[in-house]
Amino acid sequence: DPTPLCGLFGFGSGSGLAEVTQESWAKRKVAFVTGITGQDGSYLTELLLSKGYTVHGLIRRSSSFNTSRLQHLWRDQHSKAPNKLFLHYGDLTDSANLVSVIAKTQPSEVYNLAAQSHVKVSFEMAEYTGDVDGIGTLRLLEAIRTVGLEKLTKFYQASTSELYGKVKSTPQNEDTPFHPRSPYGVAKLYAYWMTVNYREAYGMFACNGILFNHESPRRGRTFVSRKITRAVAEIYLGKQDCMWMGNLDAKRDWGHAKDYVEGMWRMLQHNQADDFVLATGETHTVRHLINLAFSILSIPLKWVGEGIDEHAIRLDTIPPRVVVRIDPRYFRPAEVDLLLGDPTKAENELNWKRRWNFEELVRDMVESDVNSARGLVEDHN
Ligand code: NDP
Ligand code: GDR
Repeated sequence: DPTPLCGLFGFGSGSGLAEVTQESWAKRKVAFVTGITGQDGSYLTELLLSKGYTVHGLIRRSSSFNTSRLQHLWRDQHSKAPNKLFLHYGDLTDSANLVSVIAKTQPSEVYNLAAQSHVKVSFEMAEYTGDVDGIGTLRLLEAIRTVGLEKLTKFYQASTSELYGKVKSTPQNEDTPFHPRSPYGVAKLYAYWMTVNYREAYGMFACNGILFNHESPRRGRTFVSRKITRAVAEIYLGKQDCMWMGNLDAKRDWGHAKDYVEGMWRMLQHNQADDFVLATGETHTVRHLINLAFSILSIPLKWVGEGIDEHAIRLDTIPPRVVVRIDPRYFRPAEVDLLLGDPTKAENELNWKRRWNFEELVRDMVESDVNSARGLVEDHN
C-alpha cells in the first residue's frame, strides 16, 4: 500500500510525496547514524559509503577533537569533489535537535549507535547512562514518528549481549531470557523493548541487533581488548613496564567490528523487521586474551599467585619481569561472568558469516598498536 507521509513537516496527501512506499524510500539510500564518531560508527560509515549511501552523522560538540576515526572519510565541505558524508551537531538528550536533524536529512535508514557504552562507567554515571542509552533511544524513535517517517524509515538499535547479564542458559540466542547486571545493561533493556514496541505499535521497521563484544584497532582504549593490546605493544617496545587489570576470569565472545557492521546493514535489508544475535560462537577468558596478545610478539608468560595477588611474569628477560598485575579498582559491583552467543538465526536468515577469528582479531589489534607505538601510523582514538 502507498504510505502517506504526514506529520509535523507537512508532507500530507496532495503534496506529491503521498505515493512513496517503503521500497521506493529505501532506494534513496540515505542513512542517519548516531554514534558515528565511535568504533562501530566509523566502520559502518565506511561500509555505507562503499554501497553508495549518503551518510548523515550526529556528532557531539566537544572541546577536544572527536572525529579522528572519520578523518580518512572526511572531505572539506568547500571542496568541489563529490561528498556523501555530512555531520550534524546534536545529542541523544536533545529531543528538539533530533526532530530537526531527522526532518532535515529525511533518512531511509537510521542506525542508533550512540551510547555511554562503558559498563564500568555506567555504575558511576547511572542516571546519565539511563538518559542517553534508554530514554535517548525513545527520543530518536519519537523523532522519526514526529516527522511522519515511521512507516518509511528503517531503524536499527544497537542492543547488546549485556542484556543477558546473569545468563540463564548457554549459548545465548534471541530466545534466552534477559537479566542485565549494570545500569548500562538496564538502560539498554529499556531501549530494546522500546524498539520492539515501536515495531508492534506503529508497524515501524525496527530491529534490535543483539551484538556480542566486538573489537578492532579503533576500539576505545579503556575496553579490555584494546587496553591489553596497547599495553602489550608498549611493553614490547620498552615504553611501559606493567599493565594493571581487573577480573581475569570473565569470559567473552569477541569478534571483529568490521564483521558486525555488515550484520547491522543486513538486518535493515531483510524482508521483515526482527531481532538478531551477532556473535562468533566462541568464548575466551580475559587471561587467554592477554596470553595470546603476548604470544603474538613471542613473549612467553608465566602466571603465579591467586586472587588479587595473581600476576604474570615475562620469561624472556633476565631477570624475568612482572608485566600483569591486578588492581581491584577495575572490578565491577556486579559482573557478567560468561557470554557465548549463538548466531545461527543471523547466519540462516541474513546469510551473515563472520570472516575474522579470535586470533586474527587480536593479531590485527596488536600489530596496529605496535605500529602506532612506533609512530609509524597515527592512532585515531
Ligand atoms: P563507542 O563508545 O566507541 O561509541 C559511542 C558513540 O556514541 C560515540 O560516537 C559517542 O560520541 C556517542 N555518544 C555518546 N553519548 C552520546 C550522546 N549523549 N549523544 C550523542 N552521541 C553520544 O561505542 P561502540 O562503537 O563500541 O558501540 C556502538 C554501539 O553499540 C553502542 O551503543 C554500544 O553500547 C553498542 N554495543 C557495542 C558493542 C561492542 O562490543 N562494541 C556490543 C554491543 C553493543 P563521542 O565520540 O563524542 O564520545
Ligand atoms: P564489556 O567490555 O563490559 O563486556 O562491554 P569490557 O572490554 O569493558 O570488559 C570485558 C570484561 O573484561 C573485564 N576486565 C576489564 N575490563 C576493562 N574495561 N578494563 C580492565 O582493566 C579489565 N580487567 C578485566 C571486565 O570486568 C569484563 O568482564 C562491552 C562494551 O562495548 C559494551 O558497550 C557492549 O554492550 C558489550 O561489550 C557487549
